[in-house]
Amino acid sequence: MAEPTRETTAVRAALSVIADVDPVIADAIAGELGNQRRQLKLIASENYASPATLLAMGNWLSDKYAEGTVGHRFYAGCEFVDVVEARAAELARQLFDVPHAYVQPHSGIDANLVAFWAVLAQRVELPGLERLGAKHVNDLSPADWEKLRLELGGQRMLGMSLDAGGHLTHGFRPNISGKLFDQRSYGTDPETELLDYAEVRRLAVEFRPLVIVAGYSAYPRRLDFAAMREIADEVGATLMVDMAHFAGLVAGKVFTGDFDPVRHAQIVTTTTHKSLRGPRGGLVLCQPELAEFVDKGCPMVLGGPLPHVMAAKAVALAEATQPSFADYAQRIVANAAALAEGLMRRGARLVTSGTENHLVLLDVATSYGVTGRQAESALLDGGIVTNRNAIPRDANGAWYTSGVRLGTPALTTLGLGTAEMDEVADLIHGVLSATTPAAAAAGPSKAKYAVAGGAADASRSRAAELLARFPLYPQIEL
Ligand code: DSN
Repeated sequence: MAEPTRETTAVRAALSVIADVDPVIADAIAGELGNQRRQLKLIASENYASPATLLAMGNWLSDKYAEGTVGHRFYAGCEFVDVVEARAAELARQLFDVPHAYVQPHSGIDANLVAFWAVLAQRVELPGLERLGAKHVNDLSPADWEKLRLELGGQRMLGMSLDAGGHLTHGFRPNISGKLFDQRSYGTDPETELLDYAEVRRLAVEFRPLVIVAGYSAYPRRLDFAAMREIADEVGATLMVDMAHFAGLVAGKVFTGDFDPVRHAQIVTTTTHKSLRGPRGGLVLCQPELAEFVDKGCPMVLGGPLPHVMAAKAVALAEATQPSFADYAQRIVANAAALAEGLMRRGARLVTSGTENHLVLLDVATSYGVTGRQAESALLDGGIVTNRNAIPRDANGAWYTSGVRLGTPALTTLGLGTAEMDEVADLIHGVLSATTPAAAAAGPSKAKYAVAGGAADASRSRAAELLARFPLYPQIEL
């Protein structure tokens, strides 16, 4: 019998140690791997981190408090956390060719909050303190502090509308960013469904925001960051880009020139677990004038850093600096194009009629007469995991939606190529063509559905065949 691989030995040993304390958790960890091995993962914001990245998180670095930054901590004994954080930041600077990187954010929301507060500190708080002849907020009288506090809270932000594919953390009211900033949104052209830069400029000139946010979680096209920076400069705004979804495409040099956000924005945020294929977490990259403010992220808006996750970020960033990552990024985009082409050839309607990045937004209401919620559930029955997503001017609202968002980073990690993407398009089309809304008391349901003629079973077995050809973590056997 063949010797187990090092990864198999490590994971088996870890699960057995955990099971001695709580078998429910050990079983759930193993169960999650089983689930992920049974489903074709098309969630655009998910991926599969490498075993090295995953293993870097399971250790005693987690036990250390390290508020502050490298060499300036509020706790003693941070020698090795400093090594970890400095290494992760160095790799991030190198990968994205940026002067400064902050690797502590625990998530995308956190990274965005660090960025917003850095811009507010640089553009509002610091000039306010200078005006009042003070060095620190603690030196201000209660009356002066109240004035500065109101000024900090009275700033404006321009961001992409949610229904055009923007993100809740870009100034929308249910999120802290929307309570902090007076926000206005730019949308997409109703005909082409593409971003209209002239309209962004018109809004910016009229609204005069402090910050313009570019970036999306459901827009299937590239953004012209050079054009966005020109608009920001014209109105005196700071350009912030949230590249969480497409950071892997920036790292892999698919988005270059006008389309590389790091070349054009003063500050860029990202998560590390999407197309970048790292651990769950965030990064902030910025120009030198914002660095000192970004570095105050903890304890300004972040709890103590997660040293074990920073270690895993460093491992993933080291992987992303390898030439094979650029090849991976190219294949993500080629696969999304093949998936889009395969769906359109079968008669489906896609928002913007195509894709230029890692995602495809399928209009399931127009194409198949179902809601996003019904499509998402029917596809899961067919062994395909996706998420429902609003489309521009969505008649079904944000809960049921009219769209399903499909992304290729995860399946590309498994090694599927353009030929397999056409097969995936066939599976999706097969399931959704057989799906109809079920009847409810007040007309057709928006949630209940039926899949006719064994289409879901047929899809599930074809998905299983594909997954057997392109296994997840082949080096791990539980
Ligand atoms: N939840 C992420 C996504 O799925 O796009 C964004 O926050």
